[in-house]
Amino acid sequence: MKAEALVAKDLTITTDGQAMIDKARKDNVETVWDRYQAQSKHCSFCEAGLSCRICAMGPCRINPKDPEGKRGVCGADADIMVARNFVRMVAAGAASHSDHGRDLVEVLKRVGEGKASGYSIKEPEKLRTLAKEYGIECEGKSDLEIARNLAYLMEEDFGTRLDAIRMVNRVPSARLEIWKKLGVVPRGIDRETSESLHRTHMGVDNDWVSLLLQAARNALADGWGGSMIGTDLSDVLFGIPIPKESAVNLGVLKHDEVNIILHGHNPVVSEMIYNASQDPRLLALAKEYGASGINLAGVCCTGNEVLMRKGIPMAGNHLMTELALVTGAVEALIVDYQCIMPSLGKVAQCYHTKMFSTSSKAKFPGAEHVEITPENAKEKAEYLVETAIRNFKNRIKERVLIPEKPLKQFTGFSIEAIIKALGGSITPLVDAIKAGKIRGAVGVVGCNNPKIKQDSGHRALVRKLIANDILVVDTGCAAVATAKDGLKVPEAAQLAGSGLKEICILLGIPPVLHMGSCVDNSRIMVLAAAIANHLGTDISDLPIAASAPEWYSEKAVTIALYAVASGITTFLGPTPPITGSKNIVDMALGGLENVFKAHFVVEADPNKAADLIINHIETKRAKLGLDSKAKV
Ligand code: BF8
Repeated sequence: MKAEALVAKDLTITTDGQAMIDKARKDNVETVWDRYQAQSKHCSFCEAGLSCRICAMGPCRINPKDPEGKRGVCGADADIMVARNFVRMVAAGAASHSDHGRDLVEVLKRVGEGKASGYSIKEPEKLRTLAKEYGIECEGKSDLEIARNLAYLMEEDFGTRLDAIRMVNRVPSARLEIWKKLGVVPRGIDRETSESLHRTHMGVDNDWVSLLLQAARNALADGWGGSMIGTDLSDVLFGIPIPKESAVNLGVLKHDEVNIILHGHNPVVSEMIYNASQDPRLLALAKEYGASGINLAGVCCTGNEVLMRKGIPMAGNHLMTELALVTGAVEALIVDYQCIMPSLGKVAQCYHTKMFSTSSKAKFPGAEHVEITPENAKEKAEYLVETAIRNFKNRIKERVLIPEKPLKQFTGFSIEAIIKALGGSITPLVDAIKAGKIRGAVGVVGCNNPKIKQDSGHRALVRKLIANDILVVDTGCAAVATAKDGLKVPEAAQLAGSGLKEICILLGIPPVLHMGSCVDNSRIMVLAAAIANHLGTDISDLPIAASAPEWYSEKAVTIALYAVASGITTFLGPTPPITGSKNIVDMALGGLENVFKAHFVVEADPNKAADLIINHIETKRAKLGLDSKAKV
């Protein structure tokens, strides 16, 4: 099939996306869907996890149907090969989130040392609460001294000096006991990733069960370590999100303003760009260049970070990143790291857009590299905004198409904000669940994937869940999808079942609560732990689930695994590359229940997945002695 055969409405359910795919065709710009089509059909060995390029005796493939081909050159069978590949996916995902978390520790340390002039402690109370969790005596100490000491201790969390990372103290005791018995309590954030890579080198760990347990420990080091530190320190440095109104879709770009798109994951850069965009000198310069203002818009998780804290509008999720540039209305694309397609520099060059990379870890073809560090962030952010302003004159009006009007959305539901909305404690939420008005809750997370019509999985799944009185909390690109679907406004309560609708109207909240970026899945973990502790039970007993209906990234695999290892059954849309090992498939879909009291479910059809989730939640309700509609 040729690229021309692709029809926009078959690729995405979003009308802004469809308009931009058509424009990309007209402008002769290649997109992710063109490349996906060119790459199809994918290698069935790789899809099953049965190809290995770990060492130079290979690469090897195992053909399960061929009696001669059932082992790699080293002797690895299908179980070992699939397990090794899976562990490496989890290690990469954990490394990504956790290295992001480490960057925040470094900023905190520099702030404490007085070497990061553009940054400050925005939430001294949260800093002190965290410091106390870490055993730091705060009495009589300045914020900066506490920040320094906390950063030093958090650096230890990344290393090899501890028996357990400190934030496992947040885990309900019943869950921690399970981890202790299995030997999967994470010891050090980097240590687990490093050990995963060691174990999967040829000739080290060749027991698939042992390998998978290490994958779980590595994932937990992310969920209750690197990601959790990332979230908490982002709150300390940039503010705890509170509910606020914003907007979503490509309509947030403006004809008469300098449009700057922020892409990536770490708020360390985007917060500084935000500050620069408020600078009176730069606002005056924008006027001089004929623009009526400076318009920041986010995509992906950097977008979620500045949306949650500053209300910066969201232009789109993962598959919209190229299409945002195709509008022809973007003066600058400023990126940090993760989920940034290497194609973006080329797309930018098809228009007047300037692309800037800012992290020493993430450079891109077609991008100018302007390295941002804690020491120079203010000055470099101002340079980037100024360059964007000076580029406004190069916008070619005839090539601009901003489709759609933006939709309203409400965001900013940190745990602190949720508790405040509930009147100061989680008791009303627990009571609503007990009374059956809210049947349970689901964390819908993860990405877009060109294998799935964009956002179709999120829409179908989430609409069905809320219609069945299940509260949805979401993060990452899933959160952008539901905002584009109009589910993040209080009026969307009308789409909810009668019980959830009643609660939403009472509290004035939407039935789908935005909890942030992908590292902020740690907020969901902490909330689940708080509810379990409130009920004196384990997370696995709660009527909750997780789902990633359109996942693509290694980070999503890590999230899914730490959710399951934390006791939350997780429903995946795309199938992970494990089908080459029957033992591992059986373990993932069932056996894990005996290990972690939670397991994976793979269901590509979001309607069927919603039915399975509803039944899972009702079954958990029955086990808790609550009224239940479970189908046995
Ligand atoms: O970390 S949801 S596509 S942007 S991986 Fe990436 Fe997936 Fe989006 Fe955020 Ni998460």
